[in-house]
Amino acid sequence: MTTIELVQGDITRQSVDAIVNAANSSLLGGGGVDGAIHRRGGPAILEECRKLRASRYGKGLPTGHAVATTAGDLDARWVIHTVGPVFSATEDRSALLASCYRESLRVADELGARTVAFPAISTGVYRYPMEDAARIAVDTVRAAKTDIEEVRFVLFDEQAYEVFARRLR
Ligand code: AR6
Repeated sequence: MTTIELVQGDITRQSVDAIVNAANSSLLGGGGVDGAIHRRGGPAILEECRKLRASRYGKGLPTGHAVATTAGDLDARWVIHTVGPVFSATEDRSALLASCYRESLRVADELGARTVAFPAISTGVYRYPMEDAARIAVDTVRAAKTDIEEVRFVLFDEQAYEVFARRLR
């Protein structure tokens, strides 16, 4: 049984086995959660990301996939980088967003993580509507076959927290 927790706050302040990063395909950093994770986690994370680009992901990490690195100075063992879809009003990309959650949990299981923190992937720069994103996030985690004991959704602001809370109820 996986317990789902909701927290309003900064994901870089969480103490968990794995922190999920809403990255982009380059794996080389950006704004939003990605910027915050690299800033607080320090250069060891980017160093490993560069190695992944040079080895397994020469063309970048595809949307909906996930890969782990060290968590550097964060209070976690790993950062799991996943690439959410950019929202489209004309194309349904929900399967790609669901894949981010499923793949991140699969990677977390492989690592032996027991607790995982997720941000609301794709809901910032990638403009996914919070209602849709919350439904996909909660439903995908609930349906996942995983040994993870606790999944913590960390929502940056009160409005996002409320949307996730409604979906969980
Ligand atoms: N802790 C928790 N949530 C946060 C934090 C934080 N420290 N900072 C922002 N959020 P975004 P995306 C929320 O834009 O939409 C980057 O440049 C934020 O309010 O970080 O998947 C990447 O490099 C929003 O609800 O990720 C990519 O290029 C959510 O996290 C691109 O942005 C996601 O916002 C990815 O866009």
